Amino acid sequence: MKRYATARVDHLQIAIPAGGEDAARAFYGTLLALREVPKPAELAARGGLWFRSGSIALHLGIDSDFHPAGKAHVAFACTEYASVLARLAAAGIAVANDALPFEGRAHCYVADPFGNRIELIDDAPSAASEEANAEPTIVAVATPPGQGAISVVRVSGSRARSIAARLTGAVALAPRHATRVALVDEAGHALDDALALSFPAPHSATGEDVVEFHLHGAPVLAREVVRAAIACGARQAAPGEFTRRAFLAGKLDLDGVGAIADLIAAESASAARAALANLGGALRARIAEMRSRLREPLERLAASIDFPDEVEEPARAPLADTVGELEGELARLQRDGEVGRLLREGVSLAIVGPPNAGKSSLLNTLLGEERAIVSDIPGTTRDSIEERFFIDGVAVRAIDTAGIRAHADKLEAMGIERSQRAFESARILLLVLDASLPLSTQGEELLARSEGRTRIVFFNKADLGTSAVRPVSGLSICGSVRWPQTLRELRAAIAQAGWGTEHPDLERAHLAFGEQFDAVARALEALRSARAALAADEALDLVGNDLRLVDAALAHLSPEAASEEMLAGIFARFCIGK
Ligand SMILES: Nc1nc2c(ncn2[C@@H]2O[C@H](COP(=O)(O)OP(=O)(O)OP(=O)(O)O)[C@@H](O)[C@H]2O)c(=O)[nH]1
Ligand SMILES: [Mg+2]
Repeated sequence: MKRYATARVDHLQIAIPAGGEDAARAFYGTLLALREVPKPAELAARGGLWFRSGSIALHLGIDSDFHPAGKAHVAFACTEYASVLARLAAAGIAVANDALPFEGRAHCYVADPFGNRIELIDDAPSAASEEANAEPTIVAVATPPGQGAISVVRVSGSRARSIAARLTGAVALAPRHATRVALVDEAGHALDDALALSFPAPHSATGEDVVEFHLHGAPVLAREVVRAAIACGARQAAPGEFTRRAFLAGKLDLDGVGAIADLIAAESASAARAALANLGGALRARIAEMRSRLREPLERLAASIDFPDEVEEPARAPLADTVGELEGELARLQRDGEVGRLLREGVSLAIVGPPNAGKSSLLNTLLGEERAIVSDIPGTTRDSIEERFFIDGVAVRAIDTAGIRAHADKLEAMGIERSQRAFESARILLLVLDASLPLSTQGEELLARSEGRTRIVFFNKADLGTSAVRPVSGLSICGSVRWPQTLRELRAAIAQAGWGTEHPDLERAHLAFGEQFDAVARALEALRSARAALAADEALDLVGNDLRLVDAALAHLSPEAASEEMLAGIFARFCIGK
C-alpha cells in the first residue's frame, strides 16, 4: 500500500511570552477545554505547556523574543462550539464572527491572552442529522464480496462527515457530487485513490448523513477502509441496518423494505420483477384506496348512531356493494400474495416411485444435465438429491428420492425413509411408474397413498411397452424421459399442478409477509360477517363494528403498525451493507 513520505500533523506549536503559563492555562485549558498533559521531565525546565484533546497535540513554547502571531494561526474544530463561545463571552474575550461560513460551518476568530490569532470552527453535527439519529454511526462494504471493478463503502450517521474528513484529509465534499480523494487511514497511511460522495441529512438514503467511498475493487482495500472508519468512531453495520434506518426515517415503506429483501434474494428474473412492483409502493397505494372507500360509510354509520334524529342511516344496498367489492379485491390480493410467495420460495416437487422406474433419469432430463446417477440396478439412488430449475420463472425445487420398496438393505432403508419424508412434505408429487412392466405392489401402494394429493402420475418407459398404463385420477402422462414431447408435457403438468392456469401476474401488488397475510385474512373474515349481517337485515351498528375491524386490519398493513419482531424478521433477511 502506498505511503506518503510526509503524511500527518504530529503537533502544533504556538509561542507565548516568558511567564505566560497561567494565563495560557486559563485560556486554552479552561475556556477552550483542551486537556493539559505534563511535559516530559527533560523539557519541563524550559517552561511552556502541552495540551492534548482528541487528535490535537498543542505545545505552547516560551519565546524570549515574543511577537504575537496576527496572521499565522491554528484553527480548532469545536464539537461544542456554542458553549465554547459562551465561555469566551463570559470571560470578556472579543469574538470576531466571520459572516462567511467556512465549508458550510460557522467560524470565528479570537486572540489568546498574548494576541495570538486563534480560529474556532463549528464542528457540531448538523441539527437535522442529530435529530434523525441518536444511534451510532455505522459502516459496511455495500458491494458483494469478492473481486470487482469497484467496491463501495458506506458510512451513515451523525459522525459520517467527520469520519470522512479524517479519511480524506478534510477535503471539502460538495453534497451529492463525486470528489476524487486520497483516502488515508486513521493514522494517515495512504489507502486508495478513491471517489467520495456526501449525502447530508436528511436528503440521503437513510435520512442520516451518509458518505460513500468508491474504491478500487480489491476486497482488502474495502476492509481497510471499514477498519479505518471504525477506528474513527463508526461501528460495523448489522445486516439490513442501512435499510432499517431508511425505513425508520420514513424513506421506505414496509412493502419497499420487503421488496428490497426479495430483490436481493431474487433468483429469477420474474421474482425480481415482482419485487420491483412492490418497491414502487403498489401495495400501499391499493390498501390506501380500499381504506378511503370505507371512510365515508364508517363516518355516516357513526354519525347516525350518535345523532339518530339528524343523520340518516346509510342505505344498505350501496353498503353491501362496497363490502362485496372489498371482499373481491382482498381475495385477489390474497391470491396474488400466494403467487408472490410461490415466486419467492418456489414449489417443492418430490419425484417418487418404485426402484428403477426412471426417477433419476427424469430429474436429469428436467435439469438438462447429468446430475443424478442413473443405472439399471434397482436401488441406485440412496440419498435424496435436491436441485432447482425454472418453469415460467417459478423455481421448482425437485427432489429425486430413493426408489421405495419393502426389502432393502440398511443403507437403502435410510434412503427410503428420506423418500417418505419428501413424499409427505412436498407440495407436488411426481409419481414415476414403469409403464412397460405390470404394476408392482409398491406402485399400487404409492398410487393409493398419493390419492387426494397434488400429484402427477408419470408412466415412463413407454418406448418399451405400456402394460402398466391405466386411467388414474388427476394429471397423468404416458411417455418416456427420452422423448422431447414427454418433457414438454411434464413441464406443463408441473405448472398446472403448481400454480394452475392463471399465469402469475408479476406487476400486481402482492403481500409479502406472513403478518400481511394474517391481516388480510382478518379483514376478509370481518367483511364476510358484515355481508351476512346486511343480508340478515341486522342492525347497522353490527355492520359498523365489522367494518371497523376491516379498517383496523387494513391499517395493520401500514408500516406504522409494524411490530418490532416483524421488523427484526424482515431485516434479518438482508446481508450486511444493505
Ligand atoms: N428404455 C428406457 N429406459 C429408461 C427410461 N427411463 C429410464 N430408463 C433406464 O432405466 C434405468 C433406471 O433408471 P434410473 O433413472 O436410475 O431409475 P431410478 O428410478 O432413479 O432408480 P433408483 O434410483 O434405483 O430408484 C436406467 O438404465 C435408465 O437408463 C425410458 O424412458 N426408456
Ligand atoms: Mg435413482
